[in-house]
Amino acid sequence: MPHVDADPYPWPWNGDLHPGNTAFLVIDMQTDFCGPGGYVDRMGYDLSLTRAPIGPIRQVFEAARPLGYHIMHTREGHRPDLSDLPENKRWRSQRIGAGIGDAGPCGRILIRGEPGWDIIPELYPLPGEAIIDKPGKGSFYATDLDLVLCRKGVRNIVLAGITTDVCVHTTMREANDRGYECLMLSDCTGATDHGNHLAALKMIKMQGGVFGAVSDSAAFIKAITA
Ligand code: C5J
Repeated sequence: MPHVDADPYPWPWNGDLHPGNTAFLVIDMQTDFCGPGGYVDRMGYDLSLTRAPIGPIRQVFEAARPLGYHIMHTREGHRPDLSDLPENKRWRSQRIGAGIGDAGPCGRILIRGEPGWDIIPELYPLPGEAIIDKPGKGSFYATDLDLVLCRKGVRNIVLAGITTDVCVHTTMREANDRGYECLMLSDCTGATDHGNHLAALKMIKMQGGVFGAVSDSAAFIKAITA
């Protein structure tokens, strides 16, 4: 049984790691979060931070896909009529100059079906890979992710995507509370602030691994290809 060299413990906890019970979950690698003219760009953040995970995620795809690991993707976004958009979420986004639902260079910001909302071409899902559309930060809230994972027999979730401190962290916490064994790959995630990225990684490792463990793409690939 392979273990991933991870911090604060070799992952997964029980050594039960194989393609059938493990999903690589890539969160919100959408133009709105890592492309020019998208939501994060409009807020004025450094896009190089949210684009940094693209290369490492591709390398994990190349290793994990031929082995049959479950590959899954999420997209944050809202209905065109904004009926699933909390008023305070919209108000806050407008305050910072990137109003959700407002027109931008990539179409209406974070609206389902708009060019900016879709996953970037570099990481576009292959046919058959599940895509979970979510209205919130967590990938379990108001989605069928738990049902899909259960049907596939997944017990281990390897997390990637953006942002480390918001959607990836919220999803890891939700998954951990549901009993999934979670691993975050540090170089496959990124935040709009590098300090927050580092803090988010540190939080996982407290209390003996309060939300799971942290590793990187090279260690994960080494374990699954051993
Ligand atoms: C945010 C995300 N940060 N994908 N979304 O609003 O983390």
